[in-house]
Amino acid sequence: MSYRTTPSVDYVEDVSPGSGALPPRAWYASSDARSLSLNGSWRLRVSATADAEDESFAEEGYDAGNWAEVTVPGHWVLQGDGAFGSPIYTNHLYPFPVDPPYVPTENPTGDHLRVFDLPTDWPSDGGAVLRFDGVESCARVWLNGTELGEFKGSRLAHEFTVGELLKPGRNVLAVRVHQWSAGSYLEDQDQWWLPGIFRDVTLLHRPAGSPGDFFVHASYDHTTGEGTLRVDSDVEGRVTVPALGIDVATGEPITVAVEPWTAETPRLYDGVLATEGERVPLRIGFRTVVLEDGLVKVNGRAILFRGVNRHEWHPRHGRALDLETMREDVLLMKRHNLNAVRTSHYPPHPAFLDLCDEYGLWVIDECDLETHGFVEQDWRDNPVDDERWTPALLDRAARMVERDKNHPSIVFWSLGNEAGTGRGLTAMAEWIHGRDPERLVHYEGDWNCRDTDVYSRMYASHEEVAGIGQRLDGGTHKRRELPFIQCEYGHAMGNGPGGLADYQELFEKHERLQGGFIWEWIDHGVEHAELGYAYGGDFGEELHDGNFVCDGLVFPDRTPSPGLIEYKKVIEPVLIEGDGTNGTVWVTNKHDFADLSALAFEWSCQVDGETVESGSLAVPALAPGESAEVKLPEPPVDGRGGERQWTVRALLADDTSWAAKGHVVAWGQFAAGARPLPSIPATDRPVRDGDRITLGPAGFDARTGALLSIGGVAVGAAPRLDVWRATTDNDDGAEWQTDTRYGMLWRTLGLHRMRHRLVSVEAGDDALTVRTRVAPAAREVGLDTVYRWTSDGERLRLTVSVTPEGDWTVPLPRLGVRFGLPEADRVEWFGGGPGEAYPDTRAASMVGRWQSTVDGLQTPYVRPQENGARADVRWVELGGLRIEGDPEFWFTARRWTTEQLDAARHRTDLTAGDTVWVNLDHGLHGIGSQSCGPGPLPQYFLKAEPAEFSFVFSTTE
Ligand code: IPT
Repeated sequence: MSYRTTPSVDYVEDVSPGSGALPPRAWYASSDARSLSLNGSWRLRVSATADAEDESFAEEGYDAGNWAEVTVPGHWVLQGDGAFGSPIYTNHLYPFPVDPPYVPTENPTGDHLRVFDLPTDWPSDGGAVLRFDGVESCARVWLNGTELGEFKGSRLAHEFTVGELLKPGRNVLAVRVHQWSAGSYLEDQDQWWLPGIFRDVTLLHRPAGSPGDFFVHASYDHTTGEGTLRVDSDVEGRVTVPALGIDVATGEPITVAVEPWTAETPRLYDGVLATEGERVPLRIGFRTVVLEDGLVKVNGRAILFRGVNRHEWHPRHGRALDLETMREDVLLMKRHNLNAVRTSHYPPHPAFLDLCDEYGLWVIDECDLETHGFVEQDWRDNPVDDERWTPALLDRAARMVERDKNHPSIVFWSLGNEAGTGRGLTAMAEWIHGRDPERLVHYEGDWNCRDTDVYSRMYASHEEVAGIGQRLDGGTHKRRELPFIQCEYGHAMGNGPGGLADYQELFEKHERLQGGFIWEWIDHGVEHAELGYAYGGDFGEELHDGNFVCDGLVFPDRTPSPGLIEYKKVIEPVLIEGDGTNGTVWVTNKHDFADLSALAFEWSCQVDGETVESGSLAVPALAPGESAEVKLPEPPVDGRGGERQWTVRALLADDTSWAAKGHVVAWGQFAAGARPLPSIPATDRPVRDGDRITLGPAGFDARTGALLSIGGVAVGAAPRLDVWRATTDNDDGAEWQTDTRYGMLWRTLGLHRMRHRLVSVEAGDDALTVRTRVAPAAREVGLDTVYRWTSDGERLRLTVSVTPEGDWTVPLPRLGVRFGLPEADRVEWFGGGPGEAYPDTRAASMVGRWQSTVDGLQTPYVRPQENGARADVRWVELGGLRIEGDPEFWFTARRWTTEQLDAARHRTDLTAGDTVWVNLDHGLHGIGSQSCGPGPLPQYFLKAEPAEFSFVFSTTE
């Protein structure tokens, strides 16, 4: 005989979306219906299994005596200092056996209790609903001891009717949340697994005669300049839009002249839907999205997505974001020229979409669906191709579309991410197309585009994208008719992504290519006392994907990383080119809709990087796509014979909602003459005195030829050839990459442990020459390296000649010299800045005079790696030395060695030593995007080939 002593938890492993919840509907904040937020402190009890505790906690009068407290919205594993379990990070592997729809018996379960008083003036008429905006992954709900139902679909809203159950005074809401459920199989997104009630819980009064649901249809006819509004509502009422003089019945269309909504000109009209019982505020944006001539067009024009993939992330609160954090994301995006967001990989908190409407961002709203882990078994048993799961998929599609359908910013519905292909996806697409024919459908996983209105790919190489742009890619007939986007590209993990400018060039060149979305917005680092930011494995997970979760354009605290600065420059909506020698500037408006009237232009002229004059530049209010030639003023008269250049900036002419007047939107720089190179006649002669050699201001070790000092500046470690860098995530490449992963090959070859063999030290008539061979242990290849020192008595010139020997089959990470200074802090340079740059991430590097400290030069990648190089440096001053380059060089300085940087796993592993290590590089290898996508393009390879470069040293005293 068998019997159960435990509560029934069958619903947890049931493929159905749940039971008891109301059908989905539009999400809004009412003007006059009451609501009560149930956010705040809740009581919590975490059990190890779904059925460890019975359901008595939901009964009225239950005493939660020793239960813990938890903040809702929140994730219990991010509260209580580990007392309630820890986060788990996996990319696509399920952290439990693939045994659908079953989940492990160990299934952390959080029983939540919230006692609340119904406000004394809470209306007694009508009904009420209880809304959950997000619970991961499965919840069962009781109010005052009565069960309301259970649901899955973590990032979707679920509502229950509760009017009958509410009581005056004290009410008890009980929610049992299971970390794992059948729903987890549909939620295999690349992110932390974080159980909990992580979005708002709200009690909403539903007055009698209030709408259940409504759908705002607001289209724009670009041929007439008119918009047509029709608001469908299940409860009749009137729709008013005062600014447009609109006052019509629901269901009735009205056409009037309007200003359209676009991401660049997000014109919203405030309106009201008034039914007998409620006034619902409307924010209406008129725009029409169509697929026409093989292009996505809005209001008659093809658009170009300059987008990013956004996960919801906060370093302390996980996916529980407050409004200010959401706004910060939107403001940062707008300030960095982004115009689009893909809500990877689930519908965001609805307030985020309000912000997209308000500030202007195109949105691909993505369904909460990913079954990526099934790829491990060749997609066998994939829920999206198994009819038993189709109701759950359709439920998810409906909950997204119904909740979000009134946002003008949404142009695409996305079925989900990385879920293979199958009948369930087709069913979702059919349902969505039927329910909302006024938007398009996106899904990346089906390259035949059976169900989609756009051909979408991720991480396609430049070469492949170029082919697609030229329609050389073939594919199904359907696909050949469709426009192309990269829903993910430019993997922003660690240093990088490289190659963005090259992609943008393609997007702008070929009509079919309608842009892309960088992967991704933010590093999902978890704030951690000892580690700085934690990533996969830091919580002892047995299965994890390390720092693959830190691949954003902003750091966990939302400080922009250099990748965002680069992207901002690459996607500038205004192109400023020029010829500095004849004073001509060409300005092109690359917006899709806006003219240039919101911008003011400024010119400035620099001599040796210092601005000597500036003024405003009159540029016509060009329409999108137009260009104009503008003349710069006469070059300023200046006696100095330095290097001259012009800089032209496009700035906001007035304050906007997202940035202040003067905010720089775009810029261009053009040389007005060649740089005078440092010329040092070799007039001095090396003089030997015992174990020392003196040459001009410098002293050398006579035996080794090592530089010891220049003037009063002691050199802690003499300059010598350096080819190693602490490999970046993009150097290392993803484990599944079949292309060449140089990070690994460099290590195999031993470039991180080069040996230096001294061949000779020759003190000649006009030079000290030190010959060496630099090579990795265990290998035959080497770099024949000659250091030639000369001086004019005051300054010291080092010329390094490098000749590779043997068969070099890999590029070099870097090529230059490294030396150590005992003391250095302030740094000033003339060259590219203010931030870091590498050969394929240098678009945003602006030539000028820059200052920093050594610490300020560091880019604090969550997993430490090569960073902080400054490009095109003419000269740099630090630690009492001035170093000029012939030619320009890459400059890096840090308080730890490359080896220490290479060994560090977290920021906190890096501690300053007593030497500042300086790298002066003639060349650096490109960065690329191989942590998930393609490596650097061949033109950014640092080939092992003969090279010669010089530096001129002097003291600054
Ligand atoms: C792609 C995923 O869609 C995304 O969620 C993320 O994991 C990204 O990669 C890498 O960070 S899938 C990959 C197999 C191309």
